[in-house]
Amino acid sequence: MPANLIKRDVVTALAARAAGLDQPAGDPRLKHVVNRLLADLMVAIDELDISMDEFWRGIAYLTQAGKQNEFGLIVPGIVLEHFLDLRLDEAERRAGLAGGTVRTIEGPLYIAGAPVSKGEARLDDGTDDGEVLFMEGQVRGVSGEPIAGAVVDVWHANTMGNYSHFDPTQAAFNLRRRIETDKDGGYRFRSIVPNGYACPPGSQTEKLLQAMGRHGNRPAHVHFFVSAPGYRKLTTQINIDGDKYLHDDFAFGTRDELIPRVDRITDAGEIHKLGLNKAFARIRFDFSLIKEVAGAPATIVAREHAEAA
Ligand code: MBD
Ligand code: FE
Repeated sequence: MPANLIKRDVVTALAARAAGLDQPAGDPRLKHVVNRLLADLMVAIDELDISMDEFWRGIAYLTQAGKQNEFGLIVPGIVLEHFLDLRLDEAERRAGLAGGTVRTIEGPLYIAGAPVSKGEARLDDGTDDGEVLFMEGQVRGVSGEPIAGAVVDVWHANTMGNYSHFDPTQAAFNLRRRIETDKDGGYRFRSIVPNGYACPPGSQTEKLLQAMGRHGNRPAHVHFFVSAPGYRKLTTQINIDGDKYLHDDFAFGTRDELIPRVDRITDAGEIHKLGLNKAFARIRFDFSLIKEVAGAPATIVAREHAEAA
């Protein structure tokens, strides 16, 4: 069929009626958004001459993606989650907010309610023989003031790139903790160096990426929510330097400011001091939080999360 078969005013009228614009009831914001998305979609179908087969293949794809609970994975994979970050960055800039540790995507694998501890924690349960990682730092305001009692909610994958809860072989909340900073704003944890995540083989996400000539790998990373009363909640990650996918993240989460140096500690004295018997990795990373101000775009995002069983 040729493209551009339908007049624009026909599309406009159809979208308006389908979105209930001629009805008094309903949610005005929702109607406005649905109207726009429908009109844009019909225009795209017409301009691209999307065939019936292509259309229904797309619907079948999305149906299966929904059944497999993959929308949270497709969204970062098609850059939309990073795009939302860029919008929030720019909205903050326009609101006069500056400084602070840069944000990056949350991703789909957070579980609320991880165990809480004060000052320090061990994240791994000892069953994964990965390289030991000590990570420590301070949470401060942008003016440099240490923030005592801030919560560092940290989660990361194991050496297989898998996350507890989603990986039934791991114990509940393995590699997930909430650490309250000490009186000097300090946090520290012992864990294992994660490996990068890969989209599940055969998943709808992987199929789409493959069809676009892309891969579904992330570089090794550690996620954080950092929050404290009076400050804007930070959602971010650090990447493990040297990873093959560091600048080729399928989820577009890497940012240059979030690649701390990884020290490999081989000094016998330091190793023994920590009760270890082999070299380990150490990362120092401070988080800087912006003070909350009235009227600024919210950084606390209402988002459904999987619940711990
Ligand atoms: C992850 O671990 C992740 O952080 C993102 C954004 C997507 C898939 C897996
Ligand atoms: Fe992740």
